[in-house]
Amino acid sequence: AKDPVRVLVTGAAGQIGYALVPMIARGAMLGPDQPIILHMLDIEPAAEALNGVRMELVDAAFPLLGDVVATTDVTVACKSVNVAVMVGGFPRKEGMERKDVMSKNVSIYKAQASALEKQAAPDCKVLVVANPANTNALILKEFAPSIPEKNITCLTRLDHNRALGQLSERLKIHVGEVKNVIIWGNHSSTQYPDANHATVTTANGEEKPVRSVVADENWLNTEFITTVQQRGAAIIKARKLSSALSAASAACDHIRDWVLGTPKGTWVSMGVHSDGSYGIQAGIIYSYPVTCDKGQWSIVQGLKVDDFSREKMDATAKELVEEKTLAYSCLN
Ligand code: NAX
Repeated sequence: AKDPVRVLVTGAAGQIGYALVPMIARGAMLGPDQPIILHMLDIEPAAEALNGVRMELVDAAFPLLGDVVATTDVTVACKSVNVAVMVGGFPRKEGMERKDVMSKNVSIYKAQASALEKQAAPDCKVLVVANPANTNALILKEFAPSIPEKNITCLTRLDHNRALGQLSERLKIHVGEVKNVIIWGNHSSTQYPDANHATVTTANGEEKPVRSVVADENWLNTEFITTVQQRGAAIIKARKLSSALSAASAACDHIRDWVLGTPKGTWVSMGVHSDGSYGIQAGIIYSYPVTCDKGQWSIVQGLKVDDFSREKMDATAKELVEEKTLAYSCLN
């Protein structure tokens, strides 16, 4: 049998945590033959609820689940972890200034970066889910300099999957027949969902550009974009709670594709350290189309960018640069 992989979930007593830990324990993240040891971290006020989740994991009798560590001690939580999914954070509450929320999350991510740097396995892969996801990942990277920057990413796969879902509904085809949408930039309402390179697979196995099969091409430049950008708000309106099962599922997709590889001819969106590709400022965490092989992601190069896309890719980069400045101002 394979050696178990230690997976950390922070904020594990929260909504996404509750949907995510059973998916991990069932093999949705690392495969159906990969034993897991789950590390769950939350804060003191949630300690009892966290223990309840631990009890349910025991009660579920998952064959792949070797052990569960449930703790409010960040040092214990990070010990020897191979994968870290950072879901815990400080949510924006009504009436709070952007700077106040940023400041809370900067201090959380600074502290957790140090714990990961000291405790995690050397090649630990990190996925930040908690908002502001890109900037929390940036802070984590800054304060965990010994973790390779390629190992620190943020979640935009939910937005990517939402874009696939919208195309599938519009074209009345199964979601598995659509691929290669792109989410550029920030996991916020300035993100740019781009279907210019997306394709559909027809019944005879042929691949056609989405642009050539949608009845109303203008929809791709208007409603498609705003629906994906505002989907999170639409879920809150309907559920009175923010997205949880779809976020958990996307987190599994993100790690699975990163570790096990993307299918041939398919790319996915991940928030990654920018190297300046596509004229985006280097050093920010920006969502790009990536392919993954042998546990490494690479940005898909050479895609044609028209003026419409250029403007939207730059606008979301500008927001990330502003967030970076705000985050740094919170450090002093
Ligand atoms: P919840 O409020 O239900 O859960 C958050 C949990 O984190 C709570 O149990 C809380 O006690 C814990 N927590 C707070 N500070 C912590 C710390 N310092 N260390 C460890 N745990 C801590 O929120 P939930 O709905 O689960 O969402 C979690 C985060 O995901 C939020 O920041 C949310 O904005 C973000 N999202 C990001 C998405 C993405 O695509 N990147 C989509 C879904 C989601 O909105």
